[in-house]
Amino acid sequence: MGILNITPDSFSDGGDFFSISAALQRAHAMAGEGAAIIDIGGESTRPGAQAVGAEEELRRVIPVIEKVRAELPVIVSIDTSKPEVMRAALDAGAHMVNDVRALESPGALEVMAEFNQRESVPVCLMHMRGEPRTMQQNPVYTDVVAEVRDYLGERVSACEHAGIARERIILDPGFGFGKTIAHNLALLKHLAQFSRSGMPVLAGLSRKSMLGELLDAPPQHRLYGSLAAAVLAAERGARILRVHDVRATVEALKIYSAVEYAN
Ligand code: YH5
Repeated sequence: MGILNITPDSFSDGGDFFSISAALQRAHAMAGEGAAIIDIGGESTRPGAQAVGAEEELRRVIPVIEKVRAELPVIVSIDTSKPEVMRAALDAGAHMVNDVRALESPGALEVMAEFNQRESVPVCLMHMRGEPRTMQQNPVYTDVVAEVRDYLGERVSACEHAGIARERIILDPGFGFGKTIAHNLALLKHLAQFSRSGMPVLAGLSRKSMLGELLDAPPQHRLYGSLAAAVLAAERGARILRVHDVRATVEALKIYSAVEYAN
């Protein structure tokens, strides 16, 4: 899964606006490098990021979703927590939803339940402790693996209760979302516990600050660490890796799977 952030700071047109064609170019590049899924998001959920309104988010993502869907043979994922953005994105042709708030926003469960009838749209439920603006301020857990697992289990139950079949659900422990480096390492080490649920697991480790801390490196110098983390996650059963560096990750995974499936 290649990351496509549609925010003015990622695809500036030189001013305060973003350029749709620059975003599309990036999507074409990632597809060419072997991305099976492109995750399109119009709201930054990085630590400290400010929220944006639904109108602005729609203005950013809808034109890009339409074009990617028309031009590329990839699965289009909409990265949002807002029910109105989910619905508009799915109507515009998105194939799946990636929600860092695990459908906790009022109305989100209902929108995803609606898309049961029309077609079975997959949804990724991610764990987050707190809110992006403040989540890295001293997160505390007694047993991070058990607590994240229990939370996701509760969200799966809420989905099933709302009419969203378990077969549609992808689980994600949410690396870096309200977690210290020790929490992130424990979650990666024990990632197989999430795979054992039978639901596919998505892992987002690419360039994240846990790697930065271990390597003492800024985001642009975290590629080799990201590749190691991607292979470790795959080995523990992750089925989808959300990454910035598609070609490098695909190559690392080719080696991993050649060994995994060798006799
Ligand atoms: C995720 O894990 N992450 S946005 C800080 C960085 C680098 C990257 C430089 N959306 C996930 O990618 N959705 C994000 O420091 C996500 N799982 C799912 N499902 C954060 C991000 C990043 C943040």
